[in-house]
Amino acid sequence: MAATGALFLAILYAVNAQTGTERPVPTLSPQINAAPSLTPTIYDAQAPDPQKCPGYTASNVHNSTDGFNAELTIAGSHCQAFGNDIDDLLLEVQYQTQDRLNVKIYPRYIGDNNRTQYLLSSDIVTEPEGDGHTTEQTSRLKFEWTNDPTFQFRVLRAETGEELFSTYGHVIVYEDQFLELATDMVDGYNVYGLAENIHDFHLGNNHTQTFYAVDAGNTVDGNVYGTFPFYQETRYHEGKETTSHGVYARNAHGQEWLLRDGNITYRTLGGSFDLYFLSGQDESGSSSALETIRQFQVDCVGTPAMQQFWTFGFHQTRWGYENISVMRDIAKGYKDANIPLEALWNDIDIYDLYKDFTSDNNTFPAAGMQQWISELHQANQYYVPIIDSNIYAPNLENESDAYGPWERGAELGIFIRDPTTGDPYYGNNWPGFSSWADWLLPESQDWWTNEILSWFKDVPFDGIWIDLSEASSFCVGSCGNGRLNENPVHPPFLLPNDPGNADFRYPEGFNISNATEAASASAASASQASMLSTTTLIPVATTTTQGRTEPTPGVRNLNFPPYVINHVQAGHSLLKSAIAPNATHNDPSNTTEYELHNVYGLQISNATYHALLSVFPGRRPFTVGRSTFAGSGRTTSHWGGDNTSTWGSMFLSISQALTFMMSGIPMFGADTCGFAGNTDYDLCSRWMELSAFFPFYRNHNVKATISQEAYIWSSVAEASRRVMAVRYSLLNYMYTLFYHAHTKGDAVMRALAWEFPQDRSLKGTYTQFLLGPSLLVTPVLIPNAKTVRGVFPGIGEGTRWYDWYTLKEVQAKPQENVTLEAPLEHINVHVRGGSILPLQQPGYTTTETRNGSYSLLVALDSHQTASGSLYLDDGYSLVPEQSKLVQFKYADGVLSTHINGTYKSSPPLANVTLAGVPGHLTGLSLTISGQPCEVGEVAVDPGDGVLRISGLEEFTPEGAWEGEMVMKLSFD
Ligand code: MIG
Repeated sequence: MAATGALFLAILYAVNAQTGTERPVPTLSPQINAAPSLTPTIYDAQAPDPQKCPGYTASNVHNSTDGFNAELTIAGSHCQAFGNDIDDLLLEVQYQTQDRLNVKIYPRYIGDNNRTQYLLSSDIVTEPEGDGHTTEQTSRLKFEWTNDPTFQFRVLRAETGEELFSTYGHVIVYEDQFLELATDMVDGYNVYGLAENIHDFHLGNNHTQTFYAVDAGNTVDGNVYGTFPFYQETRYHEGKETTSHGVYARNAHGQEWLLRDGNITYRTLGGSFDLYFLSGQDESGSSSALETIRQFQVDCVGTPAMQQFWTFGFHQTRWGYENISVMRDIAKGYKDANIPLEALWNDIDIYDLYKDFTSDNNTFPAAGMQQWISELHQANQYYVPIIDSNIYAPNLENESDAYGPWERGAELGIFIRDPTTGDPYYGNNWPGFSSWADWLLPESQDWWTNEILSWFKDVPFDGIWIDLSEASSFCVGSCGNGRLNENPVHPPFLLPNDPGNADFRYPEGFNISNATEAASASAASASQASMLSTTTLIPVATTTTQGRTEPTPGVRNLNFPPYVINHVQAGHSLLKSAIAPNATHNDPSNTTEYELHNVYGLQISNATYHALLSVFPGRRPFTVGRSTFAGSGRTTSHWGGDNTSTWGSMFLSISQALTFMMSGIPMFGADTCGFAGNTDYDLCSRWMELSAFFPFYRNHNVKATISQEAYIWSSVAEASRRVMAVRYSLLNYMYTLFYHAHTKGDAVMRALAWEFPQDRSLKGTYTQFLLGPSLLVTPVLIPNAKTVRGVFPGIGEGTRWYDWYTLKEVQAKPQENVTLEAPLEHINVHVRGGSILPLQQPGYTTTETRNGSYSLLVALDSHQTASGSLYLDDGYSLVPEQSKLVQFKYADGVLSTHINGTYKSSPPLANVTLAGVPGHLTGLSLTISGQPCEVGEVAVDPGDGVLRISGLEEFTPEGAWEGEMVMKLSFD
């Protein structure tokens, strides 16, 4: 092994000499990230069956006004399935609100000496509480239990008796490292959520959702970066209203949800059962998916942060922008092509050897950055850089390696510790051996705020992109122990474009549209593969196989828990590519990563949010994070992580987006045109079109693949110009949707099934989606297409749809898959009858757009009515001094506005367009603030159902929404 290693290094040093990269590639052997290979328990035929455990018996029931509690005592001898059984538990059942029931089960004795279970702190993740007045009698949910043969419970709707959850027939298992409960499910159940996953939107009944934050590209069906233990279930009933409810399990441990035919089993590696059952019922008593999602956000985890207006503009970034002059070229490339660009981002290229808060003086010197960013700002554009979660631990033997952020952190004692030495934990990441802040300590926040504040003086950013917050470490354990003198070490693998690591992948269909290039890429790829196999340039880390660990009385095995989750890392060990489970925090209980791993991303995003409040007092922080947890949406937004430049990846981004809407993080977007691999004009055009209807709209690309800025190909440029004109004209609609999300948990992007709950055929649909209630998006999701097929939900039951571009009404049959023209530069968007959309003349930036004149699009429903709303404020204040909510209504031929609030937006109202009018216009009158206006010849009425009224600017010189408007129309 040693000999091979030396040979291997020699080759790499030689390669390095040719390319002149800063450090030998790689200096660390891949062995540093090798861990034993384990068998995931779900695939381990020899694993014990926890359902053979004895279960518990309830006794000592104490009723209170809002529920009851009881003792649970183990009903037989220990089974030690995947941990040490806990004999004595407490059960607490609380009717928290009329629509939310909480069931907690946790150890009866939790003392300092026998603290085996970590109960998730409400300082980290909100713990929903009762409203103080709901009782069993006023609750819409009902809890039933039995001791026959052991403790089991179920949750029903009080009024109808519909059973929502039931452990009847299953035992409850409670061990120090393993908890299990199972619920029966209806046949062919429809369950959604359990984000983060890259999976069909309808989760199906043959899926295991593992949660353990992981730094791995978008693994289909595996664990991803985020953890949202919440699902929403929909049930269709013959001849009756569709029902919906939700279940949230507040627990942050590594866990698994086994979705199987007829039941779901929930397993977690520790902590407690803390279950919240959501009725999904609104005031009227009917339940729906949208109401369930509201209840999850408003009542359980908190509603999403309101975003600054500019963040809805288009963002461009990439890994591999080499210097400031490249950044200027990108901005110019967009400008010259007249494609709106709102913000430019930088990846880790800006830093000196990837160390947070440093400057690479050759490529991104601080003075140059200040100059360039101020140019951006002058053009009303913004700048967002990356910050990695790891903090480089300097080589203390080398004075020139001094690194303030780590030294100041070490001085304060704020790093997560290696339990074997008590020293900071030294993992590995891009800069070399590194440490990670322990967010349980209040000092960590101060330190982080100070580092960000002082860096801001050099780099006046407008928001922060947080990466690698799983938290990712490229080695097993505290691998830098005693080795800091080797720093800065290169990570144990090749970087993109290191010799032998060129990326020759292209999207599906590229071989048809670009046959010659595809052939040469495949030849180059084959020759690289054969070169690698002879030189062992990337040796595979060898791992030994390790059998299942047995529970040991009195001891928890943090690094190798007896239950092995189906972690996507090769070998499935929790030790791989993340801070190890036994890494220890500095709180009095010495909480470990075993317990907190899944909330690292939430904590660093929160800390960054608070730091940004110090940088920009009173301004809404803009931070985009990779690892998220239930509740993250209150402070952060999220990008979908490392996807690939493939059609499959683009398709699955819609499902990922919908689950993030459910999870309370509507500011979501995917790496448009694809991150890993090369894209092509076909995919990139379609993806620029699709992402324009996602709240967070950003093109991002890995280093060392072909460029993919929107101006590179003429077709992508044209597609982008067209779709951005649509998006920017709708910015107020998007912003208003965010206002409703922030204030009442309304979903921003919506599944067709949520808006049309009675149509069972839509239960799995995500090839199409809605933006808010009013816009239906039908993207092209396959290569080399000229048409696309889509349905028009609600048609046949009175819903009308209008083509966005022509305003012609769609003629289709119920559930008909209509073939629509979809030229490469065109995305199909349809407006739902009954909507009034406030539009603004799109400009090059959001600032310019905010100065453009307004128009109203009134799309009439089958009753000739429509409504809508517009929320306005300054676009950046956390607590705006002034705001305005305008309600639009059209009924009986009268379009009227109702205005609340004082915020003044000065552009006038220029146009009113109606779609679906019943005949020719015969009369038109307008009053503003009760004053009649001389409208004259303003209407164009070809009699095709579309009425265009323009030239109205002069009537609202002070601003479109300064006075209430009444427009009366009559038709023959
Ligand atoms: O280990 O900063 O998901 O967006 O370009 C890779 C480099 C680290 C992962 C992020 C990706 C980013 C990349 N990062």
